[in-house]
Amino acid sequence: MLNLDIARIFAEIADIFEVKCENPFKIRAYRRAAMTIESLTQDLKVIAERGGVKELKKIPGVGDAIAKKIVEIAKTGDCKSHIELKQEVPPSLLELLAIPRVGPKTLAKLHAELEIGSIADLEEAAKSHKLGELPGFGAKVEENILKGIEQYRRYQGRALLSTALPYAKSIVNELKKLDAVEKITIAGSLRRMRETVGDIDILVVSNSPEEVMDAFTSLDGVEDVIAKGETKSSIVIQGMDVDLRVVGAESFGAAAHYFTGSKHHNIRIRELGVRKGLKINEYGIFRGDEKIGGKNEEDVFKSVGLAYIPPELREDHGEVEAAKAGRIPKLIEVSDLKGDLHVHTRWSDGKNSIEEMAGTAISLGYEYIAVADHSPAVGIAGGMSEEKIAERQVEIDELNKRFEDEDIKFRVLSASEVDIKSDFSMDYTDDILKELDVVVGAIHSKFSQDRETMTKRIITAMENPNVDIIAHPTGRILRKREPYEVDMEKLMETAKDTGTILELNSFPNRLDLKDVHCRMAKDYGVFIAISTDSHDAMQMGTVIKYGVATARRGWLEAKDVVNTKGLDEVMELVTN
Ligand code: DGT
Ligand code: CA
Ligand code: CA
Repeated sequence: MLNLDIARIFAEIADIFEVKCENPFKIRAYRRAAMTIESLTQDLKVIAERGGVKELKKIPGVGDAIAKKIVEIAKTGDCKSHIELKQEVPPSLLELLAIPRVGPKTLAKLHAELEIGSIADLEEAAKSHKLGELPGFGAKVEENILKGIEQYRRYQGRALLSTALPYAKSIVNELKKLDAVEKITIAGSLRRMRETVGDIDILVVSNSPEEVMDAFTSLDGVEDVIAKGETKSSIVIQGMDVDLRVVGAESFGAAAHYFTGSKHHNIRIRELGVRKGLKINEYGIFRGDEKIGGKNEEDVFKSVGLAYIPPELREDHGEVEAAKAGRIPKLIEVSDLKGDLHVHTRWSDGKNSIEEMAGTAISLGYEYIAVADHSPAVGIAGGMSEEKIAERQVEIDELNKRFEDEDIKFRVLSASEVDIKSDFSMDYTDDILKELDVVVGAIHSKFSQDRETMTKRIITAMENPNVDIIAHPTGRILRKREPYEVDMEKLMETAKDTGTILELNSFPNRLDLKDVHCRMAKDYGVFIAISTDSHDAMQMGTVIKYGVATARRGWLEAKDVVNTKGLDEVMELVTN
């Protein structure tokens, strides 16, 4: 039983309550518990077994009722109330909640009036115009719901950060050209740099909202206009919803804070405000009827006695407490990095030569790259034979000599992304591994091995003194492949004991380790390598920002990341 499974049960309870129009406080409590548990780094099952309800209640958002359910779930795999609730509401009905623009209230109505119980029912009702005949619905709603269904099927509701960010930036750049736009910022989960986003949120300051909305709804590539108003409009671009809000200059900071979220972070800030006799909302900071701030985002934090909190931390994961204590970390930035410890070249499945990769790295201001071409087990990736490693070494030595002669402070490290095979062995002998500067261990096969076996597989690699880094430690591919099951605490403990570095793979569909696991590594005192896994030279500069964003969401500072260190220090770490 994983934390994620427990979180899913609570999220489902919240969904069912929503459809049943239960008390909103109850709904919120389960939702909050689900979110907290999802990003918890300790194993809930272990806590439940060791400390029971008493220990569980120490987790924020976990009260008595939820703690008891966790104990029950840990013991039996599910809880009675969840099982009973599920019998009341069919799963196909719950799935409807994932359709954009179908909320629980709409759903309850559709179910009561038209007996709609599945996506197929809904689609049929919209196509045959039964939906439009309902009071308060109409042709436009019908059309929007059909688009929502299509969108859900195509994108399952959320876009990758790397898909959304470029579109958001280009929308911002277009709107910036208008004289009517005084200020503009990205908000929402995109500003918090979450790995996926539900929609794009943009905030504008303007005295002529109409002009801004006209421009926004007629941007190139607009597939649909869902709503157009004075203060808020929504469009669809590339299947993604984009919300634009326009506010006055005096509210910009309060609105930026509110619409950046997260919702849970906002609720915490609002509560702190209430305790100080303040009302904080998207319009400003108020004492009674008097507005006392809201022009700048800093105002919001200052008003409740907090240091500024960077957007990436605003998840109610302890940032409020840290800001109160003046302990907000100085988060890592792209410019802190001095090298990339995992790139590929033409010696395996990369598109560029070592020299070309080195050239790009030098232009990024780096001091080193580790060319980590594959080992033979990854057949399709053109893994290197022992002879090929020797040939490659000649090329690396020549290149490094040239850098030295030309007084260029740069070095190519000879490395390999070596398969950790399903029988626990490495894909090269220790004699070969020893010759390499950097050994990056990675799993590319038999993802379905059970948790214990998978954990042992990685731990065995970590215990090999020649292995320096574990690449993409959980193996997930966002929206395609779930992470394999591993005992993360055990991995962290072993990484700490053996001095093994864990990779944060910057590829936007990997981001592995993910944010909460990066934070866990930091807490264990385990080094992270933010690597790009580039297969061509261009990727090195483009994907790194997603890795760094994830590291920031994991509270990492420059000192927690091994490739912020200069060449000499890194060499010492990986050769020992
Ligand atoms: P997403 O789009 O699902 O990836 O996540 P967000 O965080 O961008 O959420 P979204 O687009 O629904 O709303 C943008 C922000 O607006 C959200 O982060 C916080 C704020 N917000 C939305 N609804 C509420 C609410 O009911 N209460 C509070 N306090 N804030 C809200
Ligand atoms: Ca959003
Ligand atoms: Ca939104």
